[in-house]
Amino acid sequence: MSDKVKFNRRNFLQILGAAGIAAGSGVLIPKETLLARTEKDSRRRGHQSNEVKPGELDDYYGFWSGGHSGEVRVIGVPSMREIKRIPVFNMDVATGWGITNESKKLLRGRYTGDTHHVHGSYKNGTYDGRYLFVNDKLNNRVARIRIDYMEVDAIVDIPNVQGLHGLFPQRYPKTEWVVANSEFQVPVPNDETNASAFTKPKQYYGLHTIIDAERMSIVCQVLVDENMDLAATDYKGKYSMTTSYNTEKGVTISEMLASDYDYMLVFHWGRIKEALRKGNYTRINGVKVIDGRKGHSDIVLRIPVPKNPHGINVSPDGKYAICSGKVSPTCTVVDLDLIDLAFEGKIKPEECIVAQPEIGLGPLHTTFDGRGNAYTSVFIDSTNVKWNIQKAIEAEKKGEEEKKKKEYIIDVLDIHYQVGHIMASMAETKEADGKWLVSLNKFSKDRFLNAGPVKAENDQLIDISGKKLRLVHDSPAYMEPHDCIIVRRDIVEPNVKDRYDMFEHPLAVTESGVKRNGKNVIIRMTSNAPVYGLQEVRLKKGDRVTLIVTNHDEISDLSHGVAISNYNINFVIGPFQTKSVTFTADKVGVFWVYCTNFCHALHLEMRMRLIVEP
Ligand code: K7E
Ligand code: CUA
Ligand code: CA
Repeated sequence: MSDKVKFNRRNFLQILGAAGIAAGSGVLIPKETLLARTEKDSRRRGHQSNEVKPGELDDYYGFWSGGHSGEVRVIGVPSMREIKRIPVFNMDVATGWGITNESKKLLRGRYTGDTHHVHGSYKNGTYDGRYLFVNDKLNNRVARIRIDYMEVDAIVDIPNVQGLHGLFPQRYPKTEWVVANSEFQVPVPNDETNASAFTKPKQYYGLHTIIDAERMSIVCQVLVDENMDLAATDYKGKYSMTTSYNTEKGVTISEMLASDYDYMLVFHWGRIKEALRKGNYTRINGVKVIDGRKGHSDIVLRIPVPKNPHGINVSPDGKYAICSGKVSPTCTVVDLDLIDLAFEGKIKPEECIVAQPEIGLGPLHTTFDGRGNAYTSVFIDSTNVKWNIQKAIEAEKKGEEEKKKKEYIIDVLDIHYQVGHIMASMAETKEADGKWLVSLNKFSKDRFLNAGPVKAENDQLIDISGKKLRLVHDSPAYMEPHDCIIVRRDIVEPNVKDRYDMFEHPLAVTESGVKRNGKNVIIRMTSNAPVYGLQEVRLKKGDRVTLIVTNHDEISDLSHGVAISNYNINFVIGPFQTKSVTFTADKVGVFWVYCTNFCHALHLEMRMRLIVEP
């Protein structure tokens, strides 16, 4: 049974009823007709369709993080079809990422990562379609993906931190900075010069790192006592924000849960710039570190929020930051227009809080529809909760009695099961359009064919165009995405290229040939379906070989593989792309170099001999 029929049970019954007469007279109604009618029916009732017919394209590009797979995935929304995997911190044989010299230079020997938060570059509060940024919580790096090639072009190491988690780009006027948080507090510096701090958790710190988005270098780090979990920026280019769940500086779970309150931290960018100008920083491992600890500077504002908050998200109108409670069943709504007053000491930090609606057990993340409603993922309850921000603020003003009525809650949808992040279409921009919502559920249990004890995640697609949330599709995801963004197609598509700019690569090969300099051999080779530019290359055992290959096929989608038998070398080059690999010819014999990517009727004949003589 298709999803559409399944989730429109009312429609289905209506159709069955209508079909009853026909069925009684012995006429079978084909399933297709039923589906078409369901479809028409749902449209008549004002539902948008999530069907993307063969040959049709999705309305949105979804960019998913891949968690411990270390990658980023491109998923079409609303079809939920996986279109591409972009290797980031992981080795990937399908492209040769981690195998070619170009990618090795970026990865520098570390072939695993843990990607959580992928976000696009911005201009005036919406995506500009140029870059994606993604964190590596494992090895503490930030990678940039250029959207035209959907490929990583820069990776920056973040020193002095561990558990690099929340990441968010500047939204206004454009992305010049990207901020990234350290979730784990550590001694700073964390090396032999500071060994006396190793056993003294009170001397562990968190750092809010600011990265130059164009140069992919570190601008500075702000040192705080707290840990920092998720990150957000405002829509005015004035602040970045984070949640902290370990203000206790605990090193055990019970210590981290000791206090009833933790913080939302706000970083004042104007004051950070001033500190940099005045030289109010120290250098630690080559990075400018500004002291943002309580009592040491006025750069950081600390707003108390209930026990161990998790997500922080800013509403598309730029007015509110919403911290999702995790251990507390509430969301905390902070009015961003009051932040300046709090920084100036005219009001107390807690006076920036304008509502604290009760949402459910285990609120983790919040997203928006651009119509004043928030949608919060609730982990323990396994729900997506739609609530109205203004109604929550009004109820707060009116007092406890009014709050108890919970009239701000508009709808509660059961999901399957245990949701982490939640994201609506364009929700992290001022152009939030309130059409689709994805619930990234950590458990799928009974929702798919049982493929063993370790199961897929379940990314559920939900129609939020109406008043009620309507579940329309279950989509298994290879573990484990954490977060995603859903970007309108017209923002991305015009920037995506069909072929590489050949001479962007300084080693692009225009003519095939072999050059020897003692033991160093450079093989330059073109590839043109179905032949390589060379038929045979002779090497001596122990030669240090660099193979550079350029794909000269300009036809869209025509990629070649380059694999060397028994040499563990395997990569793919797209139209007009150049890649290189360096290896030692340590095995003697005849080795076929062959194309691994089906490119031509004579693809199997596309090979050449490496003869390694003793
Ligand atoms: Cu909630 Cu890393 Cu954004 Cu996982 S984080 S869910
Ligand atoms: Cu070239 Cu297959
Ligand atoms: Ca805590």
